Amino acid sequence: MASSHPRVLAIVLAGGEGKRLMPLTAQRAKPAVPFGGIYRLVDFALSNIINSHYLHVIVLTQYKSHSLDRHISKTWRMSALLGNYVSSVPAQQRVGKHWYLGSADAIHQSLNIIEDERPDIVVVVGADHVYRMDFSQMVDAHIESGARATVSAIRQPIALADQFGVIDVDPQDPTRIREFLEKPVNPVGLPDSPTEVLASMGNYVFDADALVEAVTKDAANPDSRHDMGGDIIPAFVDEGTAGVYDMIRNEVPGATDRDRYYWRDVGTIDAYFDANKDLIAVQPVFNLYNEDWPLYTGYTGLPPAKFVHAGPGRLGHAADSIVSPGVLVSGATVAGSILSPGVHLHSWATLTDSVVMDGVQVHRHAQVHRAILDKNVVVDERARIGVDHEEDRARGFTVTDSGITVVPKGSHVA
Ligand code: ADQ
Repeated sequence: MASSHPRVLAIVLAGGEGKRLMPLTAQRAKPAVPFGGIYRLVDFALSNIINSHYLHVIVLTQYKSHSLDRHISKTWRMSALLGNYVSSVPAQQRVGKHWYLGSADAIHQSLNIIEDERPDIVVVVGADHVYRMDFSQMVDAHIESGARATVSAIRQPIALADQFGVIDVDPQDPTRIREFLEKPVNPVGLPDSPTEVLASMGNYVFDADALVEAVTKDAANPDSRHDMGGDIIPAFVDEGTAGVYDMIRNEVPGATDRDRYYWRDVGTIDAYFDANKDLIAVQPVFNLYNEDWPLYTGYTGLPPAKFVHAGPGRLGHAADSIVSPGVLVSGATVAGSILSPGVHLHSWATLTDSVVMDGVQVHRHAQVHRAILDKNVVVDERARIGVDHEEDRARGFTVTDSGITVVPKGSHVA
């Protein structure tokens, strides 16, 4: 039973493969995908946890976890002397000779950590979303409601319901879940808004003993997929002990009217691209500059960005863009783009509406439009990307339905 100052352990589920983000996830786990110039996706969940003052955090990793583990140990390892830490725990095959079967199995295989920590409450969050949230307010609501498991929820368009757990709230008690359907195909809209559903954000608060009991029982069930959304939450709903926490109740310091309820599952290339673009507007849809709820990441020690070589026909200039340290815009023209650390753009090159990751080089007269260039891509003189989609496909690049071209890590584009 949780006390008024509960001991909280936070678990970040970071083992997801992110198939729909290919090729960005060809060589890295989805939570390690770079985002917004200097961040990786996992930084949003971890910043929210640290800003919520939860200082005991484990990150469960599995799929292609090397760059994720390195990022976590470089950026997030904190001081054991100060009594706080973030550690990443790879799948260890402790329980049997298999890797994590699903997110619930990842927790089941890590029960030794929960036993060592003896928390009252366990906060379990995904690592794939861009948002700000104060989990301590959700924990308070969980304790007050008497639920054993609480799911955070946000309204989403009904067309996206098959990507989410969809929550039906008990009309007699709006803090309780009456039904939970994981990724339903024909969901019913909300009574007051038929074009929307109440979606699970994939963040949960549990009484620690209830979580241990649930994942232990689930592990013994051969018919289970061992999935938090598909199996564990529905079991609490069946038991009548699942609560819901509407994101609308969450008050994050410094939030703007525009970004107070911003939450994006960047599960597809198009969603990833759009969420990057959300950072750029004058009044950004998601504001990175909120100093009251800082977003932390690893710092590179690179020098400041530099803009040089303006002259006839060349600008050395970037408008409506995010520009990271170590970027060199030398006589190139950039608009509506996100430039990650160490990107170099050369004279007469143009780069518009694009997301460019670390170390990319774009040479003279090259044109890049509506593209995502993964790390260390080299674009040769006069090469074109995103200008002719047939040409892009012929070179083996992914082009999405909405016309975003993705160039895989390290490619040389002639
Ligand atoms: P999905 O995102 O489809 O739906 P999943 O693929 O299990 O569910 O990913 C959830 C989180 O767990 C991600 O952060 C992922 O990286 C991680 N994860 C997945 N498998 C893992 C494993 N074996 N080991 C460790 N971590 C793992 C979930 C919920 C839905 C909810 C959406 C919100 O199931 O109910 O609506 O999140 O996006």
